[in-house]
Amino acid sequence: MQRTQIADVQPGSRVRISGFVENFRNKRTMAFIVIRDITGKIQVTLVKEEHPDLAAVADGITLDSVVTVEGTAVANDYVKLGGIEILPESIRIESVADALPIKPDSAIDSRLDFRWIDLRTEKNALIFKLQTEMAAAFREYLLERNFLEFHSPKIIGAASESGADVFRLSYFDGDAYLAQSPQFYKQMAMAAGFERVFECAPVFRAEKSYTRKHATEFTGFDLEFSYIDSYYDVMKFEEEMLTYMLGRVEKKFGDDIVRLYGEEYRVVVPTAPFPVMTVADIYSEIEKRYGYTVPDSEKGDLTTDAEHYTFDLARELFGSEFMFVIGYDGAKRPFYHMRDENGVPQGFDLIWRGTEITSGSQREHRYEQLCKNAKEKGLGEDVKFYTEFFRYGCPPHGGFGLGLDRLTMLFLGISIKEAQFVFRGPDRLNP
Ligand code: AMO
Repeated sequence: MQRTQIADVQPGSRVRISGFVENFRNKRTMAFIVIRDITGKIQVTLVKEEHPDLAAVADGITLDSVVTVEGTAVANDYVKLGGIEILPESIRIESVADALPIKPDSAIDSRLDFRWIDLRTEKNALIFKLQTEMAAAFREYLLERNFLEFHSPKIIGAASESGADVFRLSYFDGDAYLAQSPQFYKQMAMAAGFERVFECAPVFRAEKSYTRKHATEFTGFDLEFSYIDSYYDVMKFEEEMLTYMLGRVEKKFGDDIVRLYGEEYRVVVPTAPFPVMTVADIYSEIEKRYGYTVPDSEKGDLTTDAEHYTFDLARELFGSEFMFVIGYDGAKRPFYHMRDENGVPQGFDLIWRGTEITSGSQREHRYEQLCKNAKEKGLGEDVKFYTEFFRYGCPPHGGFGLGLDRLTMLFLGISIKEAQFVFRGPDRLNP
């Protein structure tokens, strides 16, 4: 008999189901086994007198063992779990589980040590159903708009974002780096005339940060497109894309998110355009409204606390969970961002629920100017291979990077340690 997934079991049919033992009550005359697979849970009700052979098998069951049961599904109003139960004809134990080393409420680091067990709950499985939906929505949205999906190298010869946070590795007789972003290659694709490209891929950052939002490896949704007039085109593209992506998540998992994570995390599908404010205006508003201030020397960029206040500000001023932030100090932004005549970077960050999820910009595609910007940041020879992309003709272009792990954590109000399938941080390389 073919296996049926639990959500597809219909009363009145003979079925074979397999899964983990979620709950097990072994009484004198009866045994109740609740079995869980990725689609749901179902009760198996064993009347021992009728099946002494199965009663003996049942005695060997422990919680989280994996079993296969064949039997008849019947409707029974007394069964709390969906009003349906399976009357077994056979029970096979596929794998006996030892006593579990963690519980759902164990400390996060213990749970991460046994991540595969931690992931068995419906609540945690939802994290990855949601990521699947976001990746599908991202990809479909871009494919419909004629983007090419490309795959850039992750072993590279020069640091792409900043020399400080790069992992160096030995590469035969020399050194190489792990890619901090596909930035250089997204732009190379523009110089190749591809016009529109995207990638969903790992990104590596040697940041020794112990926060809710930093990982040393994460998944980047990156895109780049040509023939833009300004970075406003890039922001417009992103707000429309995110509106579509959040709409998809809301439709498919909106109820599950509220049921498992709480009303606070109900998905609010945004409407474009998203609000836009300069860094300077944000500081002056949050000082006025919430009394938060930082020294002038820090006002070229948003501090983590200022990002959090930006959520309150976005809601109060615009009734939005999102805020585009522009007008950063050139010293705080990468050399590849185009600058206007006053030296202001033509780029933005996007803050959602008080945390940065994206950086983007129009890029400097003029060779001479790009070399000048690189030199100002002390990057000459290192990035020569990259500046060469702009010597032989390159369209004006821009793009952005969106962190999937950040998006996931903000959807559900969890930390990045939980939003990643397997977290990578300064102190964690296992499992
Ligand atoms: P940036 O460095 O801002 O920009 O990264 C883009 C997005 O990636 C996510 N992110 C992180 N997520 C988890 N852990 C980290 N340590 C981490 N660092 C960054 C964030 C962030 O907004 N090349 C540019 C993008 C571009 O301009 O196209 C870049 O990498 O969500």
